[in-house]
Amino acid sequence: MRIDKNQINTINNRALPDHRESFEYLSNKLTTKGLEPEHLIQKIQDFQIAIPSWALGTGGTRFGRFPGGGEPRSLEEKIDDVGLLHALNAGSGAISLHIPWDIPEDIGAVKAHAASHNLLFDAVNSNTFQDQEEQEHSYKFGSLCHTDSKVRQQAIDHNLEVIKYGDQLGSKALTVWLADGSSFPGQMNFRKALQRTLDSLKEIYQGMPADWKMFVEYKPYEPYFYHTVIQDWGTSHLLASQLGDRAFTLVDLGHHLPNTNIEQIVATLMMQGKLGGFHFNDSKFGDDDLTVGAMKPYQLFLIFNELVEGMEDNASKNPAPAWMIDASHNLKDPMEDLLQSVEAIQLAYAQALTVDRNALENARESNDAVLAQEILQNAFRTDLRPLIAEARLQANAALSPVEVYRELSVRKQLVKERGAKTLATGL
Ligand code: LRH
Ligand code: MN
Ligand code: MN
Repeated sequence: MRIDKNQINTINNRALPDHRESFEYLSNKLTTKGLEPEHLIQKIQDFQIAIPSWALGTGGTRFGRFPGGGEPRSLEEKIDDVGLLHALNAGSGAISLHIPWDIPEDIGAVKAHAASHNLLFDAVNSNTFQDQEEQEHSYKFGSLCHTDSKVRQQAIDHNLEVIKYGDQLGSKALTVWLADGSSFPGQMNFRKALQRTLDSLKEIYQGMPADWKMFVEYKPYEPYFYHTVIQDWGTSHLLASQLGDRAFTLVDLGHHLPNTNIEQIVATLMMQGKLGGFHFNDSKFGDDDLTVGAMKPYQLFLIFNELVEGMEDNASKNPAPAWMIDASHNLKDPMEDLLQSVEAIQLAYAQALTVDRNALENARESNDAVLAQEILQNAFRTDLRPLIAEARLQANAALSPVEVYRELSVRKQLVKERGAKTLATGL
């Protein structure tokens, strides 16, 4: 199914008077503060967030999956779903693939299909955390860090193959996340495992086209519960630094121990020019992969506050990061969840854009903690939703994406087309 822009317009028109009123009010407020609403709108429209192919199905818990029906059964259908999202919010103009969950068989056709939805291919992800049927060696005890060179070579070859797929599709980055680690003290030699990982990554790095980047993701635990080889941003940064200029750290918001100051990590990485990209999600406990902004919207804003400052102040040092969502749902309709996530990211970004940076710097220089908090919280507590809605409206998308999605009965149509018992490949 495809959404016709006329359908969106008809529903938008009903909400238009109300929207106009709230946008005008906000617009005046922003102008009084010296901000230009049209400039902010342009920035919001330019900010595109990649949808992970694995988030389009109802991801499970570790204990079970509850398929919701109408899930995409192929890569083409996953692209269709992202196309639907992009038609509704004009903010999800890219897809991030996970191989081998998404093997593009006819590259030309897949590319044309994505282009017909105005979608680009963001970073491709390799997968050495599961054994595939045809695979010779098992990753049960690790992949790039494995004690056996044959296992390492197999994992290296897989990454090189992923790069080949990505290159043909027009991706410009590889994301490596390793499950590698151990569950029992003494099980693995920390130093040797990290050294082997670095050596393996070097071979993959050398196999990347010259204009590609490598993103090294970190995670403190799970699936192993004593140690992970790339446990934190420091380890990822160490690897990225040794690999070269085109290797960066990827920050997945869920990959931190509770209360970690993620915004500080972001600032530090940007200072070093080593922040490669993001996996947005939210969590209360760990790698919960909940809807972005569902739990800690203030933290998200603080992260964007660092990002905006870094992008404005330090742009020459840190290349534009890749923005990707990494969430998966077993309770919500995944499409509705993704619409909510994109909106939360846009909101946090827009809020950060409205922070009075000069005033904030002055407050900091004079050690005025009260004023600094006032400045940040004023920006955070100003309701910018009409601005985001206006950015969508001007891009011919929906004023209220979730409402339009529901009113057009998109899920019902997808169930009709694809069936009530579908199970997307992925988590
Ligand atoms: C690991 C992770 C990583 C994977 C994705 C499916 O927890 O965040 O990014 O590629 O989940
Ligand atoms: Mn991730
Ligand atoms: Mn994760």
